[in-house]
Amino acid sequence: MNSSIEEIRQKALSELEAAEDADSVESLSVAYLGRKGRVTGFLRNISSLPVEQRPAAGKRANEVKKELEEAFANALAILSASPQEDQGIDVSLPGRPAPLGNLHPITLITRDIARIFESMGFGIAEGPEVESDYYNFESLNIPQNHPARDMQDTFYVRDRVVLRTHTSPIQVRYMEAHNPPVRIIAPGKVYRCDSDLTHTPMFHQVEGLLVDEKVCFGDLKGILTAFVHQIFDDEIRVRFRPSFFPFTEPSAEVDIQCVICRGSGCKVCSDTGWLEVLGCGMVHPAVFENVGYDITRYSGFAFGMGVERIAMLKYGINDIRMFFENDIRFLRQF
Ligand code: 2NL
Repeated sequence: MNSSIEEIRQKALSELEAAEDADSVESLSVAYLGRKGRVTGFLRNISSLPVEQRPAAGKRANEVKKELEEAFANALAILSASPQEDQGIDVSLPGRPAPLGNLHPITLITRDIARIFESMGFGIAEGPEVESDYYNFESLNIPQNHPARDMQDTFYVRDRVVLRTHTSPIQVRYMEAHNPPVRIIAPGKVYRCDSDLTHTPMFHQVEGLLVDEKVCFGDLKGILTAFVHQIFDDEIRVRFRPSFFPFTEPSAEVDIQCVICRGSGCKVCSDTGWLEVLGCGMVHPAVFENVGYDITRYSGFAFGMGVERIAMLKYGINDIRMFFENDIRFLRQF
């Protein structure tokens, strides 16, 4: 009978050696140490042994029971431990930071521009990038023979359908759908057949429009000066220089004192000391008539700026293509 407890022990240990998961160890534990287990059964049968063998057999069986209990518990602890612990990873260490992206500089500047105009009561309007010749040119008083309409400057989708060359059509559509007062900005992508150091075939624009009774050029100067002071800095000098656009009369360019040389003259401002940052003017009466506004009652001003240009001046970038190359070393800096 004593040899039989040794056999039970041997078999239990070799089966435990082969066990591959916690569940098989649990089953082995039941099979050997459970109420109907083999070790338990052996102990129960000791009373049937000859009296002189009972003490030694009982002692040995209890040793085996204890040894197996320990072996099962150890195996269970190892097999139910997490794989990380198994690979020797210290789970108490702080986690590695997840790599975070950041917004594109053009998105950042567009949001800065929008926030400034929103604080002055402007809403945001959007519209289609594929436009009709009517909304992109005709409604804006751009004549049939104007150079902007040339196939060389404009992407034609098909006859009389273009990729918008400015975001003005958004504002025309808005005026068709809403009566004054109007106070909106129109941000978005625009397209022109052009590509060099300062031009890309797609770029971003923010235009703005304010229409109400008794709006004058002084209102335009006030709003745009406040904008320029907020987007650059409030010490910077601003000037309004006469210009021409078919959709505004009178028209002006807004210049700021060069942000690089502060006005003393440098390469960026071509030694003029001034930088052109946006175009503007009083909305041409022909545009108001096209959208059905009463020109005896309403007047308004409009403006437009290139987002890349503002971003280049603000961040000191000299090649517009940097925005579109998607070089992560460039983009991570903003
Ligand atoms: C520039 C100049 C400008 C406008 C855009 C506009 C829109 C409507 C009516 C009248 Cl619906 N005008 N927009 C006016 C003046 C200038 O943009 O240099 N943009 C980059």
